Amino acid sequence: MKTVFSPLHAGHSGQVELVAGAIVPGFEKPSRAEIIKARVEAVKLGPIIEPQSHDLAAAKRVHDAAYIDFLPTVWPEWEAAGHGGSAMAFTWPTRGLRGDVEPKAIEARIGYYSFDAGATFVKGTWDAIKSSFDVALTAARLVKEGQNAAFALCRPPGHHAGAAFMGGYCFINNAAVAAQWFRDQGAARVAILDVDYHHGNGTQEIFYSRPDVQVLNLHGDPRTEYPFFLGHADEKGAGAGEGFNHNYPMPFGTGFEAWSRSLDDACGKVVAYAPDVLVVSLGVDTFEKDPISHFKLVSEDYPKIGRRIAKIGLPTLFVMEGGYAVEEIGINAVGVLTGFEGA
Ligand code: SP5
Ligand code: ZN
Repeated sequence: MKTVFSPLHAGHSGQVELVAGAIVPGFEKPSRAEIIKARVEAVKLGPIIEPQSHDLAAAKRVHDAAYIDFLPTVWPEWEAAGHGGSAMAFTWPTRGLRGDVEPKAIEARIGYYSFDAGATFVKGTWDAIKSSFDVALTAARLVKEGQNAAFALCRPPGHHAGAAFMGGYCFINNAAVAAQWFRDQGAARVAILDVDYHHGNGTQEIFYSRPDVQVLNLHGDPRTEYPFFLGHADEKGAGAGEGFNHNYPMPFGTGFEAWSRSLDDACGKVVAYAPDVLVVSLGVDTFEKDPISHFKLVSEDYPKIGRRIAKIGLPTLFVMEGGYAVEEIGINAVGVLTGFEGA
């Protein structure tokens, strides 16, 4: 299968995040994408191509236009306010505050458009976000034009980003944008299967009231794991979307046996839904050595995931999400893809 990759991801580098009361270097770093790309080359998965530029109108199909317009302004406004380091929020419009009046101060606007302090900006961040969006749509087009599968090597990731907020290292929800693009290109139904360790709260929020995009999430139980405030099993969708959202929260320590039972169930629901295309939010932070996660998958499990997904039998777009055990990230992420191809 073809891989789409942009070198512009590397401009999103040196940004910090807030962990346990300390400002630390971001776990979501450029070497992640570089090591995955090197593994794609090493196993000869297929050609690696650069993305074509796409109009941001495709992002505004799932995100609020004001939010997308805000993103490129963050770093210039942060600098103009005399700040350096990483642009990040410190106040958020939670319950009891006004969430309907967009403030003017850049520090406040960042809080207005985020749910945590995990999506921080440096100078090259916007160009990286835009390139990640372009990567997703370029890879989606390959699938639309008849490829059985394609790999969008997106960085930064996307699944925590909602219609009008960033967070969790995510800015534009690449998988959601691609799913909507498939709909706009004529697909009647699209399924998004999210196997990242963390619940894809943004993807769930975007499609929660819609029957035309089925969303399935396998993840750490939000009672104990980030993003904490969404991802419970009783979230089934709302209104016309009721019955089209499926969550599989699992406890700390979950290994492949239990995890793959959830995957099996989710794959069965995809088959029953009979979509025209499948988008996989591919995170490999389920790995036993992941520094911020608590599942116990081993490298040999990832090709099995790919084989199981291939059994569904749909044209499939893989969109890179999380995974922070950098040394093994290439083996694990590309393991899913080689498993899919070998099935
Ligand atoms: C795309 C994606 O995988 N985003 C994940 C965002 C996770 N943010 C919360 C990180 C919490 C880290 N807790 C760390 C314990 C370190 N020993
Ligand atoms: Zn994750």
